[in-house]
Amino acid sequence: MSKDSVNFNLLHQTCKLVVLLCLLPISVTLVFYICSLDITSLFDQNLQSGYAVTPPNYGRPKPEAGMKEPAIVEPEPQIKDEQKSMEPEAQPPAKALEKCPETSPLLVGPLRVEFNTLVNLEQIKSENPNLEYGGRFRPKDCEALQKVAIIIPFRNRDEHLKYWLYYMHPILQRQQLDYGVYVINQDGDQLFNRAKLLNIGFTESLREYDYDCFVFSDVDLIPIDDRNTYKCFSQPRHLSGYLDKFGFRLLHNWLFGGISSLSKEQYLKINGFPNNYWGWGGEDDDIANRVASKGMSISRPSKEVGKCRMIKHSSDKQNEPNPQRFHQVTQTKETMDKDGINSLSYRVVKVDKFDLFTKITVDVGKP
Ligand code: UD2
Ligand code: MN
Repeated sequence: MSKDSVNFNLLHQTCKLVVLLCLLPISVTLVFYICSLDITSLFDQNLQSGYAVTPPNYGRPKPEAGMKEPAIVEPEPQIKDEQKSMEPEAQPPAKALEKCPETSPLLVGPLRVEFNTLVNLEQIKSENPNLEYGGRFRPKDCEALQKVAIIIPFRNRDEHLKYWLYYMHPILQRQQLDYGVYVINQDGDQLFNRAKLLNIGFTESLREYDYDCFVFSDVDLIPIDDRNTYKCFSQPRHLSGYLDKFGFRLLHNWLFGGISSLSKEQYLKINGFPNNYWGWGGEDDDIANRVASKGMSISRPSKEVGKCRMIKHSSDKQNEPNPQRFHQVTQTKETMDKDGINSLSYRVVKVDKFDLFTKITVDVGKP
């Protein structure tokens, strides 16, 4: 071996040692660095941002009181990590409301109803804090069995309307109905036309909500038992058969004036109500004739439950007894298919949404 080759070998060995010495601290640093990373949390974050697991409920508004959660949950837009930390803790999805029971547990039975103490709208408003604008309500804790539009024919009876609102809102809420109150106000001073106003109430309320039951009520009538439920039954219902005015006696079986309820289907089956009874009387008998001619009967609550009070009043101007009514009611079978919801024409003058009711002022025309 030459001296040169010995020198080269020595140099080679020295270089190797230097490289090894340099590598040692680098590998030690690398090991420490890897150990300091939280590998599991990295893995979790990847899963979430890719929605490999069920997305949390971030940003989803709570359903409004009494509203059902939609059955199908749309996928959430992806949320950046910085945003997530600002959001509240993920909530389990809200359960759909259960149906309300057939008989409301909130009913109290017989009520004291009198019309001597004055009531005012502010007081009624504060006593009914759960009402929604326009006189709408639905129960918070269960899904109402029926969606009921309450239609009141009206002109110039503000004092009666106050009593109606005062007594009826608490009753209707205890009955656990999903309801809205529509006061159909006849504009102008032509002859009053109750049945046509009721037809208009049917049409206009349906433009707002998918009601399936319609309760038609005079403004001056209040039930004196909250078990007399303002809903629809398998047959058209007469809710005001036992009036104080008549000593709480049912005058006859085909009485249908005052307060009545018809499901949407029952109402359409009879082509709604007549449009050409101008002035007082006859239209209630015409409606009863329609019900009978379509093979339906009139249902009623028992006498115990069905008692009502009417506010005493004199007869109104432009609602004098209709002299043609006696003849008209003999013609129902012939007229009912042409005259009714299928021939209704009117003009909406104004819609007022008040806290306790919706008032729709309409031009019904004249005889
Ligand atoms: C009976 C009937 C009613 C109707 C009427 C004849 C009962 C309990 N009631 O009530 O349903 O068949 O005879 O048409 O059987 N109205 C106004 N402003 C007016 C006139 C009437 O708002 O200027 C409304 C109001 O809702 C009133 C309803 O129409 O309650 C019926 O009129 P009414 O009270 O003068 O008739 P009444 O008590 O004889
Ligand atoms: Mn009356």
